[in-house]
Amino acid sequence: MMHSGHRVRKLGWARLDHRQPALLDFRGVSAIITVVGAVVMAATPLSASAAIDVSPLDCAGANACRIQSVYAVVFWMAMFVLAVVGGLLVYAAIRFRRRDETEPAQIHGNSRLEVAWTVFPLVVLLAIFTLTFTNMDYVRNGPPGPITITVTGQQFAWTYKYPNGFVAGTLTIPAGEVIRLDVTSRDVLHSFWAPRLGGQVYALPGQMNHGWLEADHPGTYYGQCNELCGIGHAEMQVKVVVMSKAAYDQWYAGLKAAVFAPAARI
Ligand SMILES: [Cu+2]
Repeated sequence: MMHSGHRVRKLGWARLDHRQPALLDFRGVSAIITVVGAVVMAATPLSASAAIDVSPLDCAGANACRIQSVYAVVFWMAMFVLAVVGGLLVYAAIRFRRRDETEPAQIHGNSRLEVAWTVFPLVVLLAIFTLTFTNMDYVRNGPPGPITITVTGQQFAWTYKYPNGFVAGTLTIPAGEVIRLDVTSRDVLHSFWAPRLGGQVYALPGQMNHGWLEADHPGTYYGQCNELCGIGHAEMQVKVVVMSKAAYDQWYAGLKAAVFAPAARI
Protein backbone atom coordinates (compact mmCIF):
# COMPACT_ATOMS: atom_id res chain seq x y z
CA MET A 1 0.00 0.00 0.00
CA MET A 2 1.15 3.48 -0.84
CA HIS A 3 0.42 4.85 2.60
CA SER A 4 1.42 1.89 4.67
CA GLY A 5 3.87 4.10 6.53
CA HIS A 6 1.12 6.36 7.77
CA ARG A 7 -1.00 5.72 10.80
CA VAL A 8 -4.50 4.79 9.77
CA ARG A 9 -6.19 7.36 11.95
CA LYS A 10 -4.49 10.13 10.03
CA LEU A 11 -6.21 9.22 6.78
CA GLY A 12 -8.92 11.82 6.46
CA TRP A 13 -11.80 11.78 3.99
CA ALA A 14 -10.30 14.59 1.95
CA ARG A 15 -7.25 12.53 1.29
CA LEU A 16 -9.17 9.39 0.27
CA ASP A 17 -11.33 11.62 -1.85
CA HIS A 18 -8.34 12.82 -3.73
CA ARG A 19 -6.98 9.36 -4.33
CA GLN A 20 -10.11 7.69 -5.62
CA PRO A 21 -12.33 10.36 -7.06
CA ALA A 22 -14.55 7.95 -8.98
CA LEU A 23 -15.52 5.95 -5.91
CA LEU A 24 -15.49 8.48 -3.17
CA ASP A 25 -16.58 11.74 -4.66
CA PHE A 26 -19.86 12.26 -2.83
CA ARG A 27 -20.42 15.64 -4.40
CA GLY A 28 -21.66 13.96 -7.57
CA VAL A 29 -23.97 11.70 -5.61
CA SER A 30 -25.42 14.54 -3.57
CA ALA A 31 -25.98 16.56 -6.75
CA ILE A 32 -27.95 13.64 -8.21
CA ILE A 33 -29.98 13.28 -5.01
CA THR A 34 -30.74 17.00 -5.05
CA VAL A 35 -31.96 16.90 -8.65
CA VAL A 36 -34.04 13.76 -8.12
CA GLY A 37 -35.49 15.24 -4.94
CA ALA A 38 -36.44 18.45 -6.70
CA VAL A 39 -38.13 16.53 -9.52
CA VAL A 40 -40.08 14.35 -7.09
CA MET A 41 -41.17 17.40 -5.08
CA ALA A 42 -42.26 19.22 -8.23
CA ALA A 43 -44.18 16.19 -9.48
CA THR A 44 -45.98 15.60 -6.19
CA PRO A 45 -49.47 17.05 -6.41
CA LEU A 46 -50.41 19.56 -3.76
CA SER A 47 -53.25 17.34 -2.66
CA ALA A 48 -50.71 14.77 -1.53
CA SER A 49 -48.99 17.24 0.74
CA ALA A 50 -52.32 18.40 2.12
CA ALA A 51 -52.45 14.78 3.16
CA ILE A 52 -55.38 12.85 4.48
CA ASP A 53 -54.96 12.62 8.22
CA VAL A 54 -54.76 9.01 9.35
CA SER A 55 -52.60 9.55 12.42
CA PRO A 56 -53.73 7.65 15.50
CA LEU A 57 -52.14 10.49 17.49
CA ASP A 58 -54.85 12.76 16.13
CA CYS A 59 -57.61 10.69 17.68
CA ALA A 60 -61.23 11.59 16.97
CA GLY A 61 -63.21 9.25 19.20
CA ALA A 62 -63.27 7.48 22.56
CA ASN A 63 -61.55 4.25 21.54
CA ALA A 64 -58.73 5.88 19.57
CA CYS A 65 -58.25 8.54 22.26
CA ARG A 66 -57.93 5.94 24.97
CA ILE A 67 -55.24 4.19 22.92
CA GLN A 68 -53.56 7.52 22.31
CA SER A 69 -53.56 8.37 26.03
CA VAL A 70 -51.78 5.10 26.86
CA TYR A 71 -49.35 5.68 24.03
CA ALA A 72 -48.59 9.22 25.24
CA VAL A 73 -47.74 8.07 28.78
CA VAL A 74 -45.54 5.24 27.48
CA PHE A 75 -43.83 7.69 25.12
CA TRP A 76 -43.01 10.19 27.89
CA MET A 77 -41.84 7.42 30.19
CA ALA A 78 -39.53 6.25 27.42
CA MET A 79 -38.27 9.82 27.02
CA PHE A 80 -37.63 9.96 30.76
CA VAL A 81 -35.66 6.70 30.59
CA LEU A 82 -33.73 8.06 27.61
CA ALA A 83 -32.85 11.21 29.54
CA VAL A 84 -31.77 9.29 32.67
CA VAL A 85 -29.76 6.62 30.85
CA GLY A 86 -28.32 9.04 28.29
CA GLY A 87 -27.51 11.55 31.03
CA LEU A 88 -25.72 8.95 33.15
CA LEU A 89 -23.84 7.75 30.09
CA VAL A 90 -22.61 11.23 29.19
CA TYR A 91 -21.83 11.97 32.84
CA ALA A 92 -19.80 8.76 33.19
CA ALA A 93 -17.98 9.32 29.92
CA ILE A 94 -16.88 12.79 30.99
CA ARG A 95 -16.39 12.27 34.72
CA PHE A 96 -14.39 9.05 34.32
CA ARG A 97 -12.60 9.78 31.07
CA ARG A 98 -8.99 8.72 30.72
CA ARG A 99 -6.72 11.48 31.92
CA ASP A 100 -3.43 9.62 32.01
CA GLU A 101 -1.98 6.18 31.40
CA THR A 102 -2.36 4.86 34.96
CA GLU A 103 -4.71 1.94 35.41
CA PRO A 104 -7.97 3.04 37.07
CA ALA A 105 -9.34 1.43 40.21
CA GLN A 106 -10.76 -2.04 39.43
CA ILE A 107 -14.26 -2.34 40.91
CA HIS A 108 -16.09 -5.62 41.35
CA GLY A 109 -19.73 -5.36 42.34
CA ASN A 110 -21.73 -2.54 43.85
CA SER A 111 -24.86 -3.65 45.65
CA ARG A 112 -26.51 -0.26 45.72
CA LEU A 113 -26.04 0.26 41.97
CA GLU A 114 -27.17 -3.25 41.15
CA VAL A 115 -30.32 -2.91 43.23
CA ALA A 116 -31.00 0.47 41.60
CA TRP A 117 -30.68 -0.78 38.02
CA THR A 118 -32.89 -3.74 38.82
CA VAL A 119 -35.59 -1.90 40.71
CA PHE A 120 -35.81 1.14 38.43
CA PRO A 121 -36.58 -0.84 35.21
CA LEU A 122 -38.93 -3.06 37.21
CA VAL A 123 -40.92 -0.05 38.38
CA VAL A 124 -41.00 1.42 34.86
CA LEU A 125 -42.15 -1.85 33.29
CA LEU A 126 -44.73 -2.50 36.00
CA ALA A 127 -46.16 0.97 35.48
CA ILE A 128 -46.42 0.41 31.71
CA PHE A 129 -47.89 -3.04 32.26
CA THR A 130 -50.51 -1.78 34.70
CA LEU A 131 -51.47 1.12 32.47
CA THR A 132 -51.81 -1.15 29.42
CA PHE A 133 -53.57 -3.95 31.25
CA THR A 134 -56.17 -1.70 32.84
CA ASN A 135 -57.06 -0.21 29.45
CA MET A 136 -57.10 -3.38 27.37
CA ASP A 137 -60.64 -4.41 28.14
CA TYR A 138 -62.07 -0.99 27.29
CA VAL A 139 -60.11 -0.72 24.04
CA ARG A 140 -60.99 -4.22 22.95
CA ASN A 141 -64.55 -4.66 24.17
CA GLY A 142 -65.71 -1.14 24.88
CA PRO A 143 -69.06 -0.01 26.16
CA PRO A 144 -72.25 -1.53 24.75
CA GLY A 145 -73.68 0.13 21.67
CA PRO A 146 -76.94 -0.03 19.76
CA ILE A 147 -75.47 -0.59 16.29
CA THR A 148 -73.48 -3.63 15.21
CA ILE A 149 -72.03 -3.69 11.72
CA THR A 150 -70.42 -6.71 10.12
CA VAL A 151 -67.15 -5.85 8.43
CA THR A 152 -65.91 -8.29 5.82
CA GLY A 153 -62.50 -8.13 4.21
CA GLN A 154 -61.85 -9.73 0.87
CA GLN A 155 -59.22 -9.36 -1.81
CA PHE A 156 -59.36 -6.37 -2.26
CA ALA A 157 -62.16 -4.42 -0.67
CA TRP A 158 -64.13 -4.01 2.53
CA THR A 159 -67.86 -4.49 2.78
CA TYR A 160 -70.07 -3.33 5.62
CA LYS A 161 -73.32 -5.01 6.44
CA TYR A 162 -75.90 -3.15 8.51
CA PRO A 163 -78.50 -4.70 10.83
CA ASN A 164 -81.19 -4.24 8.15
CA GLY A 165 -79.17 -6.24 5.61
CA PHE A 166 -77.88 -3.25 3.66
CA VAL A 167 -74.35 -3.78 2.36
CA ALA A 168 -72.00 -1.01 1.25
CA GLY A 169 -68.35 -0.36 0.49
CA THR A 170 -68.22 2.71 2.72
CA LEU A 171 -68.83 2.63 6.44
CA THR A 172 -71.42 5.23 7.39
CA ILE A 173 -72.04 5.82 11.08
CA PRO A 174 -73.58 8.41 13.41
CA ALA A 175 -71.34 10.69 15.50
CA GLY A 176 -71.15 10.19 19.24
CA GLU A 177 -72.39 6.62 19.09
CA VAL A 178 -70.56 3.42 19.96
CA ILE A 179 -70.44 1.28 16.83
CA ARG A 180 -69.78 -2.36 17.45
CA LEU A 181 -67.96 -4.25 14.73
CA ASP A 182 -68.04 -7.94 13.86
CA VAL A 183 -65.02 -8.43 11.66
CA THR A 184 -64.28 -11.36 9.41
CA SER A 185 -62.69 -12.25 6.08
CA ARG A 186 -63.84 -14.07 2.99
CA ASP A 187 -60.40 -15.26 1.90
CA VAL A 188 -57.05 -14.37 3.48
CA LEU A 189 -55.90 -12.39 6.52
CA HIS A 190 -56.81 -8.73 6.53
CA SER A 191 -56.92 -6.12 9.26
CA PHE A 192 -59.52 -3.42 9.62
CA TRP A 193 -58.17 -0.12 10.91
CA ALA A 194 -59.47 3.42 10.93
CA PRO A 195 -56.66 4.85 13.10
CA ARG A 196 -58.39 8.05 14.22
CA LEU A 197 -61.46 6.16 15.42
CA GLY A 198 -60.20 2.97 17.04
CA GLY A 199 -57.67 0.19 17.19
CA GLN A 200 -57.26 -2.37 14.47
CA VAL A 201 -59.27 -5.57 14.36
CA TYR A 202 -57.94 -8.58 12.53
CA ALA A 203 -60.16 -10.02 9.81
CA LEU A 204 -59.65 -13.77 9.72
CA PRO A 205 -61.43 -16.26 7.46
CA GLY A 206 -63.69 -18.58 9.43
CA GLN A 207 -63.62 -16.45 12.54
CA MET A 208 -65.63 -13.50 13.84
CA ASN A 209 -63.57 -10.96 15.74
CA HIS A 210 -65.14 -8.12 17.65
CA GLY A 211 -64.15 -4.52 18.01
CA TRP A 212 -65.69 -1.11 18.17
CA LEU A 213 -65.17 2.46 17.16
CA GLU A 214 -66.68 5.81 17.86
CA ALA A 215 -66.36 9.23 16.24
CA ASP A 216 -67.00 12.41 18.20
CA HIS A 217 -67.82 14.60 15.22
CA PRO A 218 -69.20 14.26 11.71
CA GLY A 219 -66.60 14.06 8.99
CA THR A 220 -64.81 11.58 6.77
CA TYR A 221 -62.13 9.35 8.20
CA TYR A 222 -59.81 7.02 6.40
CA GLY A 223 -57.86 3.90 7.02
CA GLN A 224 -56.18 1.05 5.26
CA CYS A 225 -56.09 -2.72 5.43
CA ASN A 226 -53.23 -3.28 7.85
CA GLU A 227 -52.29 -6.82 6.92
CA LEU A 228 -50.41 -7.47 3.69
CA CYS A 229 -53.00 -9.53 1.84
CA GLY A 230 -51.95 -9.70 -1.80
CA ILE A 231 -51.28 -7.69 -4.90
CA GLY A 232 -54.16 -5.26 -4.34
CA HIS A 233 -53.46 -4.70 -0.63
CA ALA A 234 -52.85 -0.98 -1.14
CA GLU A 235 -56.31 -0.59 -2.64
CA MET A 236 -58.04 -1.93 0.45
CA GLN A 237 -58.78 1.46 1.81
CA VAL A 238 -61.19 2.12 4.62
CA LYS A 239 -63.53 5.06 4.36
CA VAL A 240 -65.74 6.01 7.28
CA VAL A 241 -68.37 8.68 6.76
CA VAL A 242 -69.60 10.07 10.05
CA MET A 243 -72.94 11.88 10.05
CA SER A 244 -74.81 13.69 12.77
CA LYS A 245 -77.21 11.41 14.60
CA ALA A 246 -80.23 13.01 12.91
CA ALA A 247 -78.72 12.80 9.42
CA TYR A 248 -77.72 9.21 10.02
CA ASP A 249 -81.19 8.22 11.22
CA GLN A 250 -82.68 9.77 8.10
CA TRP A 251 -80.11 8.07 5.87
CA TYR A 252 -80.64 4.73 7.54
CA ALA A 253 -84.42 4.96 7.36
CA GLY A 254 -84.17 5.59 3.63
CA LEU A 255 -82.10 2.50 2.97
CA LYS A 256 -83.48 -0.50 1.28
CA ALA A 257 -81.79 -3.76 2.01
CA ALA A 258 -79.65 -4.37 -1.01
CA VAL A 259 -76.28 -5.78 -1.91
CA PHE A 260 -73.87 -3.49 -3.64
CA ALA A 261 -70.71 -4.59 -5.34
CA PRO A 262 -67.70 -3.67 -3.22
CA ALA A 263 -66.74 -0.27 -4.52
CA ALA A 264 -66.23 3.10 -2.96
CA ARG A 265 -62.55 3.65 -3.08
CA ILE A 266 -61.22 6.93 -1.89
CU1 LIG B 1 -56.37 -6.75 3.01
